[in-house]
Amino acid sequence: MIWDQEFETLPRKDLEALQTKRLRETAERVYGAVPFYKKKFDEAGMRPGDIHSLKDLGHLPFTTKSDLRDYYPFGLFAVPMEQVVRIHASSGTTGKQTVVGYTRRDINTWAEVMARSLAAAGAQRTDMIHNAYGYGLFTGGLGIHYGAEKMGASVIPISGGNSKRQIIVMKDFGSTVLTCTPSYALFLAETAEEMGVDIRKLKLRVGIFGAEPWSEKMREEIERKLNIDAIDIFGLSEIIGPGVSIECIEAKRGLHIFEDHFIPEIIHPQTGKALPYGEKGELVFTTITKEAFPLIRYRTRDISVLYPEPCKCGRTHVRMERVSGRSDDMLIIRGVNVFPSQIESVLMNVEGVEPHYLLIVDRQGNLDTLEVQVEVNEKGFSDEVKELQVLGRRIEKDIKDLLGVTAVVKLVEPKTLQRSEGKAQRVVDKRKI
Ligand code: DLL
Repeated sequence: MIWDQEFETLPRKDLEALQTKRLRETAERVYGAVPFYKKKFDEAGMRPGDIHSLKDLGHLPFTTKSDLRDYYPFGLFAVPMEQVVRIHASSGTTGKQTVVGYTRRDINTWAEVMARSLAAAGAQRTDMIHNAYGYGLFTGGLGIHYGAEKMGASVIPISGGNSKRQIIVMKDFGSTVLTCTPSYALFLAETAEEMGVDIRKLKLRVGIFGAEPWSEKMREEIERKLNIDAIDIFGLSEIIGPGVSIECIEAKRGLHIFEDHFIPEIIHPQTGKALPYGEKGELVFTTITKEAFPLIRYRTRDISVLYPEPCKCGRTHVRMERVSGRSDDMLIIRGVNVFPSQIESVLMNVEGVEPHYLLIVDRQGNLDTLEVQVEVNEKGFSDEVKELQVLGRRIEKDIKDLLGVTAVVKLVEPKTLQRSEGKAQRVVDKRKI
């Protein structure tokens, strides 16, 4: 179902005119209200009035995560605090938290894009939405929550954790839509199995998973284990939270970006040069309707591709390929760029192992080492030691063939790697310590 028929299917020409108008308005607002942007615009020799078409976006300055840290906590807010009704924050892997604010209208915009997202995933007002994203400073819980209420569905604000209770609630309340990180979905499947509950037979129909990278293979695994459609949702606190983009259930191919609110670009991560549709690079977003915390050309560090081909669902909004990793969680191992998601896709093609893994990067002398700890499943574990060795060598070979990097694979017993209720921690980089 399309939540907002008019805006989600706007002809491209009308959409671009709307984006240009909103971009100019946002530029005017930040130029007048945020000293950081006035300085940046002046340095770039640009005035908001110079914006006549979307092409002018390329002349505007970037905003980076370190700018956000420099102005911590509220220095980039564009409205006085009395207009701010909500604060969220996301913890980075390094340094200070990123703090974001919302006016009442921003909360409404967010609920709107989230209602669109839920509808795109096939949810309806009759659904029972089991929201296991964390509630709190993290945007996942409350973001989904407001969207679900806006839609008129029934939302269960269960948040993350207490997994056994999650299964009982799912069963007793008849949850039909599950929202959580993809890694937690798999953990819930395991928990159900341990409890002797056949999760496949519950009323769950759709899962809306995001907040961390996951692969096509992992989708298949989740769909099989939970007997649901698994949909990828993307977002980041800086831009609004979840609801920046989502796959439609019709195509499950690429995530539609709600372009009447967020203008996407792809740039070369090193040179900053804008890249054409179809080329892989770093995602950059400009918010064009936000009041409290508007951002111009925010560099996300997320790696993706944009493609404009029309979609069978009827939405005209451009699609982004699922995020394959971040330019800053990219590991460089002996000079080879490696994304954890690439290792994941190797593992998912191997029978007998689970999609639970941990990458341990270290240095011996001057040489980087990569250890991949992978859980085998019960069946794999019952095999002879010799067979396990063969399995380990095979994964090492696949990693070498596909990524060109040498890894030592260590198979570990089922359910020994730590599970996460939120974003999974996949990498321990000892080189930095
Ligand atoms: O993770 C918002 C969110 C909540 C999205 C719930 C989806 C569902 P942050 O904590 O600010 O916000 O983290 C944002 O997480 O820049 C990506 O690197 C990563 N990320 C989010 N969604 C996806 C996804 C929320 N579907 C950062 N696939 C982003 C891959 C994702 N990575």
